[in-house]
Order: sequence, then C-alpha cells, then structure tokens
Amino acid sequence: MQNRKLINGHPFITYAKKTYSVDEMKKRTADFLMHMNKRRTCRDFSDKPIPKEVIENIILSASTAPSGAHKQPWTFCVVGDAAIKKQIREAAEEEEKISYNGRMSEEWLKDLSPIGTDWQKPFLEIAPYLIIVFKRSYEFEENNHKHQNYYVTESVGIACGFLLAAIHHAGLIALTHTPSPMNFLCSILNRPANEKPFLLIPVGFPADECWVPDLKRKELKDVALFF
Ligand code: IYR
Repeated sequence: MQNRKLINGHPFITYAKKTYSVDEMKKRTADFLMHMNKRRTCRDFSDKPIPKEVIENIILSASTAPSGAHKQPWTFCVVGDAAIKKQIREAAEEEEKISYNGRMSEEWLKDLSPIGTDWQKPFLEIAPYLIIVFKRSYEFEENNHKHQNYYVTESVGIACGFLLAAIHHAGLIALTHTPSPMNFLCSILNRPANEKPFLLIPVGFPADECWVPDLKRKELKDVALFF
C-alpha cells in the first residue's frame, strides 16, 4: 500500500494508527482519568530549578495542539531570568491590587474566596520559569501585509490545555494566572503588534508544603448529556 499521496497538490501521509482492545481502552481511559484528576492548580512553588530540556519538551507537547488551518498561532515566552520575573511580579501586582480593590465585583470576590487568592503574587518570583502564552491573531508578511490566523482563541486555549497536561505529566505544578489587564507583558517582553497575552503560567516543583483548596469536581451527570 502506498503511504503518500497528493490532495490539492499537497502531500498527505497515512495516519500512524494505534488502536487498543476494548479492555485495554477501558483500562487506559480509567488510568488517564485518575492521572488527570490528580492535577491541581497550585500556588505554593519551590524555587528548585527545572532542566531546560523538560520545559522544551513541555512546550513542544503544547505545540502539537490542533489549530485553525494548522497556523499554530501561539508564542510561548519562557522567563527564567530573575530580574524579568521581578519586573513581571511588580507589574502584575500593581494591576491585581487595583482589581481586588474595586475592579472586581463583590460577587466575583465572593466566588474567589474559597480559592484563597489575593493581589499578592510571590510565586511570580519563586517559580523557576514563567511561561507567558501569546496569541497571534495575524502574521506579518512581506510589505507589511497582515495574514489572518483562524480560530485563534480556540487554538491557543487547546494548546494551553495540552501545556497544563504536559506539566502535570512531568510531575510539576502550574498556575493559570490571569493578571488583568495584562498588556504590561507586551512591553516587558518586547512583543510585536500581532501578539496579545493570553495566559501567564508559572511552572515548578511543588513547595514542601503545598496547599490547595478542598474542591470537588462536578459529576458526569452534571457536565455531560448523552443523546
Ligand atoms: N486574575 C486574578 C483573579 C482570579 C480570577 C479567577 I476567574 C481565578 O480563578 C483566580 C484568580 C488573579 O489571578 O488573582
């Protein structure tokens, strides 16, 4: 059987199938659920370094995510430099202080109370790496022509999901931090006009004492409908 052909003049290859027996599928999905169900958003980071190769593998895993027309409309900025982390912490805390002291509604603050967050973000300096994910709404081509990307928010959201799963798979912890507004990240990291900040994700080992809220996840009947 041939394993290459052209569609619309573009090369296609046969998909590298890997299927399992029913019993294997049940075991694999149950094991994966157990693994993913142990992932938690954590705020207590150790400053223990992470090998760069591990971060590189994690980012390449995120970058395997599907994207509109396979444009991969994302940039992952990895910050390990202490001075830049400090700058990011100071700018984030400045915005968060304003948010927690008036920009966020009473209802929102009440919803966050069980999570135990406030405007202070020491983890932005403690975690060995900050991954700042930018979405690229278009690409610059020659003579400054803007080439649009497609389903950018969906694509980058999926890539961030893959990123968090890869971080968890490595035995590391992450926090999906959303300082708002986060335009300060464009100037600190000197990003071009086609890139907008999407999420700020500190990554590291958990601290010796790492506390997480005692949350319960919704049951299947509350998240899924079968027709
Ligand atoms: N962006 C703020 C507030 C915050 C918002 C949500 I939605 C959270 O789940 C947690 C925090 C912050 O990062 O503190």
